[in-house]
Amino acid sequence: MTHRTVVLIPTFNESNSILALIQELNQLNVDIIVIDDDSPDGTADLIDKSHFDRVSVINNGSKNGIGPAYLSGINQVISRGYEKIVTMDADGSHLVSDVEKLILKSSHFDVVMGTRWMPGGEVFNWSINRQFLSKFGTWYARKCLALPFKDLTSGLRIYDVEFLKKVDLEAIRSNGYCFQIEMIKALYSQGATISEEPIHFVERRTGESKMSGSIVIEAFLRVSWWALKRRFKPNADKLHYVK
Ligand SMILES: Nc1nc2c(ncn2[C@@H]2O[C@H](COP(=O)(O)OP(=O)(O)OP(=O)(O)O)[C@@H](O)[C@H]2O)c(=O)[nH]1
Ligand SMILES: [Mg+2]
Repeated sequence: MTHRTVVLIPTFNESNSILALIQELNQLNVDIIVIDDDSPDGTADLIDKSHFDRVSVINNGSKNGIGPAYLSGINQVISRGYEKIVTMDADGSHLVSDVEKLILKSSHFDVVMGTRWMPGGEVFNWSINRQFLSKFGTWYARKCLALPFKDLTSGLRIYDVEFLKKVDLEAIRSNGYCFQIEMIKALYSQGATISEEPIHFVERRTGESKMSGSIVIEAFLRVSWWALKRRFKPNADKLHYVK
């Protein structure tokens, strides 16, 4: 496994799950960067006090959603010589065994997406409502944006750093989970090779969900707006995200 992989984990109030996740990830040969939005439950302090070898915390200030959190992480690591960036949730929903599996695939692709909604993929303990929302969100974005993928909102992904350097990440403005859709929209428009691999998603057992109505509305409005723009300017994305 490559020495040049960094795992980015956004956190907001994940003190119940973050240390166990870090300990498990430490079995892999990866660096870990937690991007914390000044969690009131002291997530960042907890990590700092544990003095892990290859783990650091970025304090991203106030809670602005996963989009700005991930972008601040990506911007900080993009020039540090890493080959691959892994992104994943802190709440135990993404399994380290799946991270390992995706890393093995990642040398052949610019992006590897962890996908729940394909043969071999599974979700555990997720309410029917959340499953519906996730499937509907992907279906709507796939139709509106002509993105040929099965799970556009999954947060478990591996990005190739050299490819990310070719993309204008400043142009990515989504705050909530729409960020996951916009990343694929941006990278696909620039010709990224993208693979989907089945993953097992386990609903959080502890801590609080950050999912909210405003996150869903943001995604719906942005995707609908992008769909409208595509009708009039089919090549807009190519120009919008190019560096
Ligand atoms: N830094 C930062 N992290 C966030 C923010 N919102 C969510 N996260 C993190 O992003 C990851 C995914 O968020 P979750 O709340 O688990 O979202 P979800 O998986 O759709 O919701 P559940 O199924 O209820 O867990 C978790 O690690 C969160 O702590 C934020 O505003 N800032
Ligand atoms: Mg979660």
